[in-house]
Amino acid sequence: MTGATAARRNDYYRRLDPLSMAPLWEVLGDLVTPSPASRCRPACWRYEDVRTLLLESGDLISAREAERRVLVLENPGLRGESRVTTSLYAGLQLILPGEVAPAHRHTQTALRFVVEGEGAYTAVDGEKAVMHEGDFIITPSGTWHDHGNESDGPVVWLDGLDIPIVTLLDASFAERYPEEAQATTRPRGAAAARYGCGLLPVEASSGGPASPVFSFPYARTREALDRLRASAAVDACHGIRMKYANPLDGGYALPTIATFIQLLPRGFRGAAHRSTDATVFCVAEGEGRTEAGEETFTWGPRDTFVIPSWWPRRHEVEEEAVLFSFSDRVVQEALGLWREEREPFAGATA
Ligand code: GTQ
Repeated sequence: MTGATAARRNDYYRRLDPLSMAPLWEVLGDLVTPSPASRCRPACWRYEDVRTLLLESGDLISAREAERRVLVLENPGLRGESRVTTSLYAGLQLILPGEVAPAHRHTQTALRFVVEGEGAYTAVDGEKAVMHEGDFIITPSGTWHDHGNESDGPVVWLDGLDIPIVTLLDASFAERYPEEAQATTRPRGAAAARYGCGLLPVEASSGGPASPVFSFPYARTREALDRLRASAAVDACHGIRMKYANPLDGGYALPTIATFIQLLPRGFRGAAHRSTDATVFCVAEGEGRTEAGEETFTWGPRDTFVIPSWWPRRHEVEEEAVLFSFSDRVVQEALGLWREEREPFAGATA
């Protein structure tokens, strides 16, 4: 391109600018990329580092004042944006004995994966779910929820929310409940009895977009994985990987965040694969390694790590391990966008 052409074009662009227009040809290659071009980076948060700082926050601010006392896990490629991946938020929340994180509701969907301690609870629409390590609890969009700790030790869980998705869609609404804690209107276990025991009310409606079972205790999940170890096929990439499901339709438990539990059997050497859903993993049990591109994370219990969209990844363990994970796969599947590829890869890798 000659200098004269460049000057003519720049002059033309300057005249487009006040009319809020811009030439596509200058940006097309960055908008429509041959494969995902994410700013999201692989990252790993070791629990022993996080725990010390998280407990220190307990001396700095109360759960009441903070509303939610959380250390946000910021993806290193997305600092300052409160995002663990491009589409999802994650944080580690601390609640101390006797504290209450006040009731509120919002259009954002949330999940909790209990990392340390037990005896805290999340109340969802009038029913309390008591927490034990490894329990998975959901607070679907629009449900009132508060957290409390009736135990004598700190309780920590991983929060996953679809905040960036709701922000993208400009659909955020939130409000505080008039009181600190919502009234209990249903006994513990009511939702599980009604929807989570292989039975359903005969007149069960199709329900909302989220699972009416809002607590998935680890004891049951672990028992299922134990039985599956002896009977299920072991996937070359994923070991034995199951999704948390909505009992009304067999779909994912939440409409915007797909959630999984996977058992990597003793000696597992996973094959490489990549998928378009950047995935957040939290180690429920065991130790292992995950390669993400050139990076290798060596992880142990309670660590959290994230693998970006389309980065090849591979898991390896010596002894058995269990990983919880979540991603936006449910959204991508609904939109016909989700892809997975196993080695050998067709195109260039990230
Ligand atoms: O527990 O309701 O990590 O509203 C971020 C926003 C947790 C919660 C977070 C929230 C919550």
